[in-house]
Amino acid sequence: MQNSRSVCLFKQAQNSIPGGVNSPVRAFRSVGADPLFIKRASGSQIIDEDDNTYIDYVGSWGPMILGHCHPQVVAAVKQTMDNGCSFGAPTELEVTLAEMVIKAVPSIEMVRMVSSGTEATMSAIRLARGYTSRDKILKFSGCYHGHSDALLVKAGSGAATFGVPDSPGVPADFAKHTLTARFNDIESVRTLVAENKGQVACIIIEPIAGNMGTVPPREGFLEALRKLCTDEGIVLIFDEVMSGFRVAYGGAQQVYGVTPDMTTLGKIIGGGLPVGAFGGKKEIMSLLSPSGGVYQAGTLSGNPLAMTAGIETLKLLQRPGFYQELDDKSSYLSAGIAKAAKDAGYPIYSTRVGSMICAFFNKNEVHDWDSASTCDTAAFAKYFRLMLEEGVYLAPSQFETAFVSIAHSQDDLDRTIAAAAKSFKAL
Ligand code: HOZ
Repeated sequence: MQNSRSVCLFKQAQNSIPGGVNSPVRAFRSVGADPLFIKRASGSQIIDEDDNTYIDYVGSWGPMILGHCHPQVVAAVKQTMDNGCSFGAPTELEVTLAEMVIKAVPSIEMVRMVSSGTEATMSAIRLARGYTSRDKILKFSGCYHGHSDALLVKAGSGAATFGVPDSPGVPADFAKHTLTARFNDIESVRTLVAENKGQVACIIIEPIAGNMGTVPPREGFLEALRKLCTDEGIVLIFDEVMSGFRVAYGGAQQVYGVTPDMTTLGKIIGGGLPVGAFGGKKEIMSLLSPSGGVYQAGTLSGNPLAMTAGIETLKLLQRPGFYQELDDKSSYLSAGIAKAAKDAGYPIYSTRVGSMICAFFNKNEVHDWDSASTCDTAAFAKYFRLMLEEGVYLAPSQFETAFVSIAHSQDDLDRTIAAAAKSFKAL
């Protein structure tokens, strides 16, 4: 494939943008390649500046569950744009999306819109601290909750990919309030909570870890966390920025039947425009300024364009059979890739929850960061490059999730499986 315009643009970008990208995960550095510059996208396909077309499983890192440029979303956003794109004042659109979120996720009684997942998790933690009058927080190694100081501790996603799970620039005095337990290991949580009795404000978790690859919770793990939080007066926060409206309309909490005190959302609820949200029990949310004293604000929070894209996306997700169809496509793809690896005699450990899928380059089970970090990342890098050559665009890291959209056709899935079969054989 010809990549000359992407190569030139990347060279140019590095003079004006650190590393040439506006978010580290976009760089292909860990897979030994240069990033593609994308010109446009439609449905399941993205097209780069050299006019190469790829089947896209990044989906803007999660939001594009409908595929790119769904005509209903595009038309509504265009219409909203005609009325003005930002007022810094309340709009009916914010009320509509808030009510849709509350209806979809029963644990959310009130919700505040922000502009990114990072803002959502950062603000949820401040609120949990304000509510409990406690300082410490507990997260899990390999989980990623955006890049605020307190959460950039043993973090997944780009932080893990680029080897900076504890970033320089985070003051030790901030990080010392963050405790880190092992995902899927309730004893590691109990021990930390006991050692810090009465001091832990919240436990924040991706109920389906999606930033160290895709790691589902083991049976009983989330339930045990719920019980521990209730017993100890700790606020349980589900970070559903990735899993919300992705694995089911009501998110991971609907799938597993476990109710958190607070939830953070993003990605899909913005339909591809910049959005985050955090919500939960009224008792907690009403402590937020201006109804309470915990301060949080944002010039573009609840932006009309983003609200519109979110509303239209959520409307389309309510079509009967939507999630079943998405699940069928995803299980077909995941099983097809696993079979292709097996037929090629190549060991992978395959995971999937709904349309979140991952092929770990590991012959052992992956259930936490320690096991994820033993993957053969060099082999993944080669696989990534081979797949790209075959016209399949995956996330450029072993420690990310692949997202299937409703726009992926049977032909896309079959071509992807065929590409995987060829790539595994070439490894
Ligand atoms: N959660 C996304 C990656 N796992 C965020 C995308 C980004 O960091 O740019």
